[in-house]
Amino acid sequence: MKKIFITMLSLTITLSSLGATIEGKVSERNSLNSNRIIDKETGNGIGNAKITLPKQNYQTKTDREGFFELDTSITGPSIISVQKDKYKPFTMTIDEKAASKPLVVGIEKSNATDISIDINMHHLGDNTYSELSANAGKFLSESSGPFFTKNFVLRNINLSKPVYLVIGSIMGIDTLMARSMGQNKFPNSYASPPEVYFNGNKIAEIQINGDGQKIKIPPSLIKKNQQNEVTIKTGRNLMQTSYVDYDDIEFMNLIIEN
Ligand SMILES: [Ca+2]
Repeated sequence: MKKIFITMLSLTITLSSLGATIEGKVSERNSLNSNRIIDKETGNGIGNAKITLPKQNYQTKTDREGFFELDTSITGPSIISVQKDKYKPFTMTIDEKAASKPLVVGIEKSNATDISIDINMHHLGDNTYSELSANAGKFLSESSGPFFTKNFVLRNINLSKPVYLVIGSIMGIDTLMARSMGQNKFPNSYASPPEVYFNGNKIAEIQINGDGQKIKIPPSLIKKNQQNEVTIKTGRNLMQTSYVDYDDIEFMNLIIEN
């Protein structure tokens, strides 16, 4: 297709604490499909980047100039993942509204100290959930149970600098706080928050859905050059007392930043 931009309006939304920006570009004359992956620093298009939407089971690549087509239907919150050599794995949650406009996504070069510990989509819970939940629609995958654990070695970690666990994207959390922010539509039930453990110690509770949530890991818990373990445990419906109803959630993209 022709890539001719006549007059453009652009709007920038800061989406996450990682500072990812989307620019929705709207042509006044033509509605052009100009989804693009760019380098956050230079603004140059990034060719041959892998774009994945796990829920839609959709995968594509950017062309030489970083453009790509999103030839799939987006219903409800959906995670889009971008992978490219030498760049930080990037994920972001979009919905039909965001997908109806061309997306321009800036990704950043990875630092030598970043460690990608998991890039897959994971579903925690028990596969029973309501349409009113913050996932608003079907989850892609079967639940792998109420918790997720990953072991990894932390080499060359500098413990005099802060170490963070970054969760690229997470959705489906039905806490009271998520409800008060309008992330789900339950009139009178809510769940306890998912909990994050590092080497067996609880380091965080995740109250809301969103992208790029950064959790500081206490340096005293980190085992340098040895196996370390991250566990994410989903919450449970606090209004259901006759049986355990785990909160069904999905997350993707775990990175250790130092
Ligand atoms: Ca459930």
